[in-house]
Amino acid sequence: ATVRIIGVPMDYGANRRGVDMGPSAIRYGGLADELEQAGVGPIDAGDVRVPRAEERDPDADPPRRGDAKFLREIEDVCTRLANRVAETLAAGEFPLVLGGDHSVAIGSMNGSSREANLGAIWFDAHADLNTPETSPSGNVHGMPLGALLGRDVFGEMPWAHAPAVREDAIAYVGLRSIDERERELVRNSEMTAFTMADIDERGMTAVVEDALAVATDGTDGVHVSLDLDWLDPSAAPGVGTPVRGGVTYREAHAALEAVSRRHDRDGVLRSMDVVEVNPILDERNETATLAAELTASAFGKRIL
Ligand code: DIR
Ligand code: MN
Ligand code: MN
Ligand code: MN
Repeated sequence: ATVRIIGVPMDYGANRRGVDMGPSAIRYGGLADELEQAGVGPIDAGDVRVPRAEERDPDADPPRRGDAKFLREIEDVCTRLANRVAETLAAGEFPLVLGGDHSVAIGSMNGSSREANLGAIWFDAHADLNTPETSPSGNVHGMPLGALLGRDVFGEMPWAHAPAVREDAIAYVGLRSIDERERELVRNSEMTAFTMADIDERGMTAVVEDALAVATDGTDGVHVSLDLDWLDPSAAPGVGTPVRGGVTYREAHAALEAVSRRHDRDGVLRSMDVVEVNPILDERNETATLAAELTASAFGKRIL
């Protein structure tokens, strides 16, 4: 299918400014060329409009610690993104969403799950399962899975759920930074969690094949959510919340190549987002360039 690139220049969910420039940086990092080398014809649909934080009424809904910051703005953007993703799928195209901070995944997965039972693979250092009640930071980029699963107060926010995503069809790959209260949430969930230790022991390819088995079991398609802080900061310095001990450059390619091999066999990929690239923190756009390369690996770019 044709890949439709949808940029979402949003930083409302992040702890650092600048991640709103991620879509431009990934485009300048060669995304369209890389995808062409993978044999897909991409269409760039431009960006979803995101009002700038500076345009916002300072008296409205003041963000509080322990609350979800900028939730109203995120609702607005994610609602429009979800509609764009759903329309893209209805047109027979593949939605590739460029963040922006990870709160954009609320919109992508809400849209992608409207007409299909959706599984997901979450490539991230973090579990992103907080809610406004449990979050130590109030940053919504630490909450997208809590939102999509309708946990706590998100249960009253239809725009945030993805009713056709089952917890037991979600697999984490590469976890290594989980908040104290979040640890219990992950343990008590039905999600499958592969940590960095699992990758150390079993190797990336075996872990991703298992994650794919989880995300395809009883579903109609798989959403891949790629947070660049999944990688080690030595390979991906341009992220707001770097955590050492991450995935190497080569392991990351191996992971997305495993996704693409499975997709070649049974067309499992349905939607994808690539998030948390922050050009202000990056070194010569290397994290954005890596994001473009890894996306091409997911779509079948090979050495030979
Ligand atoms: C942390 C950081 N768990 C939080 N989360 C991040 O603020 O909830 N997710 N950085 O990608
Ligand atoms: Mn994340
Ligand atoms: Mn992360
Ligand atoms: Mn179940």
